[in-house]
Amino acid sequence: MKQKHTIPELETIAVQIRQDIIRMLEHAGSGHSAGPLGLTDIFTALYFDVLKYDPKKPDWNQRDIVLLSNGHCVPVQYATMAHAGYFDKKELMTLRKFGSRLQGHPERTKLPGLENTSGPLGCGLSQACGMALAMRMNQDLHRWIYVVMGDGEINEGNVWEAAMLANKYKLNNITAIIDRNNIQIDGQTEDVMPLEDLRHKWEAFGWHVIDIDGNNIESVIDTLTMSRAIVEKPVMVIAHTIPGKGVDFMEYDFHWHGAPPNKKQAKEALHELRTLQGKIRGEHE
Ligand SMILES: Cc1ncc(C[n+]2csc(CCOP(=O)(O)OP(=O)(O)O)c2C)c(N)n1
Ligand SMILES: [Mg+2]
Repeated sequence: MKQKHTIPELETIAVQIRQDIIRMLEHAGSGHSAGPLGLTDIFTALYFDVLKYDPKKPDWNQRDIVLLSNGHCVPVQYATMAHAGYFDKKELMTLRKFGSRLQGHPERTKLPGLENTSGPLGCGLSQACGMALAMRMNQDLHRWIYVVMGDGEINEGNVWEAAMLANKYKLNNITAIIDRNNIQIDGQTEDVMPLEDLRHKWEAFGWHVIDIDGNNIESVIDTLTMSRAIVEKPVMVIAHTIPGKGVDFMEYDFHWHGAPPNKKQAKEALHELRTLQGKIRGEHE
């Protein structure tokens, strides 16, 4: 039985994961900062509360599944998995190195615990549909699939093919999460390719849609857990997040989509995150 954490404990884990993301990216000298930092609260909620898994038995046949469709955000998944006990935190510093298990985009066959390979955007929801159909055929009804997608990512047409298929087959063991951070590679989503009215688009495709603050761990846990009780439709969680969350000079700025911090910037970011960690501790002692 997994130990349940309090919200301040989870917030502390999230801020530690954010520090690891900064260290990894600075060490690698390349990679994506904004998305991973914005998604940290969602990954903390998933791996430290919502999901059923055993880090020592990554292929346990009763585990829940996490699919990262926006593969460029994988530093947050690596850092969270290391904190959850899948592998030693020291390995995080091998991000993007030749021969490393931690490639710049997730490679399922390299690292036990990864459930999909991604990088080319738009594939995760189709991967989720295939797995959901297989689970139904196998009468594997107590497992769940969480698939994380980017908002810019859903410009890809095949996302909407999968959306229709999930509706057709009423794939009610999928909870999809869109990282609604309003940025993509070269600008604001509403400038590059307007997505609104996002809620009504997904509703029109037959999904049950829930809007949440994706940087509020408690609301993420409640929503992702509760989504398992919605059986008549697949669930789409539109998670409103702040890109670059926790690092003041990165927040809301699309230029951090695909850039790592340099040494000086990493130092400044780590200082800010450590101060935040101290503040969380101070408030709850
Ligand atoms: C099929 C495909 N086209 C283009 C890219 C290049 N690309 C990588 S990330 C990205 C932007 C995605 O936006 P979003 O999902 O919102 O990510 P965020 O900037 O929020 O991290 C693009 C166009 C890609 N990886 N795959
Ligand atoms: Mg985005």
